[in-house]
Amino acid sequence: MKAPVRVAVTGAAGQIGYALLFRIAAGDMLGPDQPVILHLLEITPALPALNGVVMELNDCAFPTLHGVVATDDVNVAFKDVDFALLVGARPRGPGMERKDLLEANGAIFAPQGKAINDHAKRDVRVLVVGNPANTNALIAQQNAPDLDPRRFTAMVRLDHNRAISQLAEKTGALNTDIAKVTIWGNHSSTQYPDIHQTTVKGKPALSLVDQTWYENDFIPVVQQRGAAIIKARGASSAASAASAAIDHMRNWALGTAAGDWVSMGIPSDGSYGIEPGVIYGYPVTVSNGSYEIVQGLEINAFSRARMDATDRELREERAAVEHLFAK
Ligand code: NAX
Repeated sequence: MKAPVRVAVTGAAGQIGYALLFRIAAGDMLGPDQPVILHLLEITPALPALNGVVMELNDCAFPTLHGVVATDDVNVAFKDVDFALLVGARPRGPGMERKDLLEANGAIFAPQGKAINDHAKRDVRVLVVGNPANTNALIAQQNAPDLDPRRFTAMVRLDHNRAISQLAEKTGALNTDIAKVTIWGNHSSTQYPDIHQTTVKGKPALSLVDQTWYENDFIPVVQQRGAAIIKARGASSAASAASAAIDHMRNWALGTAAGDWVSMGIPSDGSYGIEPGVIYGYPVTVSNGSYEIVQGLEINAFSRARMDATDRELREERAAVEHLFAK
């Protein structure tokens, strides 16, 4: 067994938290030989519920769970952590404008970014799940001036996994037959699920499905999947979101498969014409714990228009929260 690492999860008593913590504790995220100490953050009124979750975690007697810290103090939650999964966020209430939502989340993610800056390990890996995930990640990043900005990422992996599953179903293939799917941009309905480079059992996906299905079925189904789950379940995606968060962190820590890539929301660096300043979904490979954008992909006019539209939305979100950035 290796030395334990510390993993912070915020919103730990919420529904994603309930689907996520047991899998992290069981070794699904970092492997069966990597013990973890969980740092669980909640708001004060949710601490009794969180205590119940901690009791259940203990009752599993996981070999890889070496400790649990449950707290409502951000400074305790992020102390010496190697990984931070920021799940807790302010949901959109009735009549709430997008601007109010961004503002309410700024009040959560600015102090969390500062606490990560002040207390986490210098090579901490941060994944923001709480919506609006890309812009919340940007707020946290911009409040952590002492850390490498590339340590802050946002989750588009659920969209990536949804795209794989839709395409596998359509082509009668297995999920593992699908490679090189990309989610560009924002985790929102402007995201662009791109299958121009995707292969199914090594064959180009676009030679197996027609363009009308791609444009009129696949893209909107992936973009609107979250809303479809809410309609069907009466609650937003939880287990699938938790599973995607595990996938994101596992690939970031342990690497991606040869001949494939994954989608991660990461700081834009000018690649593919997306200027620096936003957290944008890109195709990435990971080796030795470091992610790199897949370069040199051909971008046609269809893709360009969609990549630019989701970029525009992210820049509008950025403009609405820039006053929350540390000076
Ligand atoms: P829940 O409302 O079940 O849980 C959220 C938890 O966060 C609550 O227990 C709440 O007390 C806690 N919380 C609120 N403010 C906090 C703070 N300042 N510090 C610590 N904890 C705090 O929501 P859940 O279904 O778990 O979803 C969590 C977030 O994930 C939401 O913002 C949701 O929109 C987002 N999602 C993101 C997805 C993605 O792909 N990026 C997909 C799934 C999900 O919709």
